[in-house]
Order: sequence, then C-alpha cells, then structure tokens
Amino acid sequence: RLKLSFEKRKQFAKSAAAASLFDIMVAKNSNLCVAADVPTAEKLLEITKLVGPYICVLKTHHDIVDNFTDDTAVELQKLAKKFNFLIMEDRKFAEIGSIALKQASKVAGWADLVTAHSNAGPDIVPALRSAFSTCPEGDKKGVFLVAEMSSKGNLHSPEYAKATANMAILYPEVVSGLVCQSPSVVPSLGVLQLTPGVNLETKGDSLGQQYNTPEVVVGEKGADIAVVGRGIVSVSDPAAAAQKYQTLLWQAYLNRLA
Ligand code: UP6
Repeated sequence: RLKLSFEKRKQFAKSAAAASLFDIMVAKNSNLCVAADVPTAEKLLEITKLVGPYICVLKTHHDIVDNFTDDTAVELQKLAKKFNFLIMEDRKFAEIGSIALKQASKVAGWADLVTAHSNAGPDIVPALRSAFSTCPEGDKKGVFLVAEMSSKGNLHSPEYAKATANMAILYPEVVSGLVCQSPSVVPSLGVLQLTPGVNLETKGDSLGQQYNTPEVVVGEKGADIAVVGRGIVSVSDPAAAAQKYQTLLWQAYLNRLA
C-alpha cells in the first residue's frame, strides 16, 4: 500500500466516499485534514474559509461548537463544494446499533464522513449505514473506524486494531478508512489511513496528546491523510500554516512513493 499512488489505489476503493477522497487528494495535491476544533460557529466558518483551499477533509466536533445550527451546516456544505473537500464529523460513535443509528441521524444530513469506535461490535457499521440511507446521496457517505488512538496510555491493543480492520473487510462499501497510528493496520488498498497527532512545534499537550512530524506520520506511521488541529487553528495565520502543512505532507507522500 505505502508504495502505491493514490490514483492507483482508487481503483481498489469499494466505498464511494473513499473513491471521491482519492480523487480530491489527487486533484488538490492534499493529504491534509484540518481539525477545526473552535468554540463558535462564526470561528468554524471563518477557519474553514481560510484553510479550504489546502485540505481534502475538514474534520469537525460539532458538539464543542457553542452555536452550531442547521444554517452553520448549510454554510459548511457550501464551502465544501466551493473548495472541494469532504466534511468529517468526528463524533466517534460508540453505542449499540439502535442508539448509534439515532445519534448519527442528527449529523448524517451534512457530514460526508463520520468516525466510530469499534468496541461495541461490527453492527455499528450497518447502523450508521441506516442513518446515511435516510439522506440524499446517503450511499456516497462513509465511516472511518477508530482502530488506534494518538493519546498516551490508550487501551487500543494490536488485537483490537486487527479486529477493527476486519470490520472494514466485512463492510467494504461503508468503511472508507481507519483512524490509526501504525502502517500495518489497514487491510486493503482501497481503505484510507487517517492519522491524527501531527504538529511541527510541539511533542504533545498537557492532556495526553502525542505529536509527530509530517515526515514521520506519512513516511513511518503510514498515514494517507494526516490530521492537524491546533498546529493550524491556534496560530496567528491559519491559512499560511495550512499551506505549509499541505506542502510538507504531500512531499512526505511523494517521498514515500519514491
Ligand atoms: N483525534 C486525535 N487522536 C485520535 C483520534 N482523534 O487527536 O486518536 C482527533 C481529536 C482532535 C484532532 O479529536 O480533533 O484529532 C487532533 O487535534 P490536535 O492536532 O489539535 O491535537
């Protein structure tokens, strides 16, 4: 997988969302996902406008945004269309299927992608598919399953990661990718690896987050898409920072292919 280009890997994508992600990444030369973790809807839209040209995915935690409304979602969707990126709501669903279905129905209207934990078992995936199916173009939406985490002391064992990867094999048309930290977890060429914990300035925060550089995350840890949050949204010039991370991450991908 690590030596194959995104163009070639697209041919193996069984989820429509993964296929369109590969297209966007190639069209924009971007494997950057910005975690737009900001406190207000105004800030969310402002940061999205600034980073939009440089990203393939905008990752939200809409439940930490004070005044996130249906209008915010509509504006986000307009920006996603304008700048050609997908919206991922990082809700990390972790419930029995019937509850996950109801929870996901609240965001499926505007999110192209959602994240979910695998701990409750494989039926979380068809539950999320059911939530998508009530939306226009629901069959184009996808799930990223959390196989591993970036935080210190997390409980994700290699066995857990492997079992999570098996769910991607079980539901290839819905599971577009895995959130993970090591290069051997992703089970097939058409599945994307999303890796958070990227920052050029610091090694971590005071609450367990651990960071690596773009080169390490793409070259050694196997990230196809890297997530940068505070490294971009908490600096004085987020557009310039996004452009810098985009360049470094894409170069790391090209180095990996070479
Ligand atoms: N995230 C992680 N680690 C994981 C999974 N998800 O950090 O294992 C998410 C967080 C946050 C972003 O929920 O939105 O990635 C990282 O932000 P940061 O770059 O500001 O630390």
